[in-house]
Amino acid sequence: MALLPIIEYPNPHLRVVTSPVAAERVADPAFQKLLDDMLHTMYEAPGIGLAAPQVDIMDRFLVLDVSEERDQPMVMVNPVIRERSDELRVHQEGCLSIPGVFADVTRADGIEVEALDREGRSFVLRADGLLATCIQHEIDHLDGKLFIDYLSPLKRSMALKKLEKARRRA
Ligand code: GNR
Ligand code: NI
Repeated sequence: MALLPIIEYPNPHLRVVTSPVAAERVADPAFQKLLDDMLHTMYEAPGIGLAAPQVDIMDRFLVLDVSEERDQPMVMVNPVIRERSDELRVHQEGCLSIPGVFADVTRADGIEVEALDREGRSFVLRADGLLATCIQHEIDHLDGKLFIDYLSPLKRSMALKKLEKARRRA
C-alpha cells in the first residue's frame, strides 16, 4: 500500500468541483488500489476522513472511519446528501489540508446520504453525530469547499495565521 501526498491550503486544486466516477470504473483494480491507498493514507495521517481532492484526484469519492477502534473503513463514491435535519450540531473541525487549524463549525446533526460502495452498489445511509459531521466535511471537499469557508472573516484570518505559525514551526 502506498502513502499518498496530501495537498494543503491554499493549493487551488482544493477548490475544484470534482467529476462523478463512472460506475464501471469502481470495479477497476486501479481504482480499488486507490481506495486502499487512500484508507492507508487516512489511517497514517491520522484522520477520520479523506476526500479524493486532498490527494490531488479531482474525482467524486471519499473514504472515512469515525470508529474508536479504527476498524470500520467506509467508502463513498458519488455521494449525494438527500436529506438534512433541521437540528444542527456544532463540532470542532480540523482538516488534513489545513494542518494545525481547528474551529467550531455548525452543520446538520442528521443526514441521509446516497452513494456507491466499493463494489459499485448503491446504498443509503442515515447518519448523525460525528459521522454526519465528517460526511458533510468530506462532501464539501468534493465541491471545492473547506471548513474555514464557514468562519467569520475575523475567525478565518485568525485560523490562517495559526496555519502560518504551524508551518513556521514545521
Ligand atoms: O481528521 C479529520 N478530523 C475531523 C474532525 C472534525 C471534523 C472533520 C474532520 S475530517 C478530518 C480529516 C480531513 O481533513 N478530511 O477531509
Ligand atoms: Ni478535510
